Amino acid sequence: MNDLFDNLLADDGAGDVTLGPGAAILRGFARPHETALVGAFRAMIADAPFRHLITPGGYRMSVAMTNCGAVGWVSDRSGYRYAPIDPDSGKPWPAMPEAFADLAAKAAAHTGFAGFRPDACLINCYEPGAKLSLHQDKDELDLDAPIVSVSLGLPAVFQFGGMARSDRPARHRLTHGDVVVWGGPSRLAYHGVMPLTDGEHPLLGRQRINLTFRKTR
Ligand code: MD3
Ligand code: FE
Repeated sequence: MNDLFDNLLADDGAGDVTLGPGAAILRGFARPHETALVGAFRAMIADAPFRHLITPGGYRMSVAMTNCGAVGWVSDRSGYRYAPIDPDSGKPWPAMPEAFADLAAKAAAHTGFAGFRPDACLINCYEPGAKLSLHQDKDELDLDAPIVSVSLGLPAVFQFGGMARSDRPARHRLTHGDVVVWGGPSRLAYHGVMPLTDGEHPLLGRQRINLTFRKTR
């Protein structure tokens, strides 16, 4: 019966949306900062370009990734981990731009997490067709800290499930400037991103960029 509604979104894209205790979509929260964010992003990826990581199972991820901050998330045939050195450059990851860290702290405080100081920012780049399968983020040592995500560029449909992979996920459209804070019990919820629909964004072209701020240690 619910199959009839599979393509419907769980919200209409206006106003803040509460997803659960400690978890909310802040519609357009990053919009006033878009120029500073995109400028800092462009400078940062010049030092640590996007790359397609290989999963421990040997698959090339369709999403391209890079990082800034004290540590960055990496994956290869030997597993996943947070590492202080970019394996491609052999150098530390670029420092986290002030504009990034400030916005993440403001969004976390707005949702009830005062004093959020992320040490890692994982940056995902989706081109048309790229997707992220349902997964949990549990490689971080401090699971009491939230994850803050900032969406830029083309819109995507985000899947927000439960504590079991088999729980049917709700779907939410995330557009340019949306910020999501995931704390409390939602921190360990399964989530993913549907294949990106092609389009052209005025600032970022044919891509979606997602910044996720994490406290890993
Ligand atoms: C819910 N990124 O990088 S951001 C990821 O849009 C990731 O690129 C997606 O999932 C993206 O790991 C989703 C939203 C997000 C991030 C972390 C979460 C949602 C989350 C952790 C727990 C629950
Ligand atoms: Fe995730």
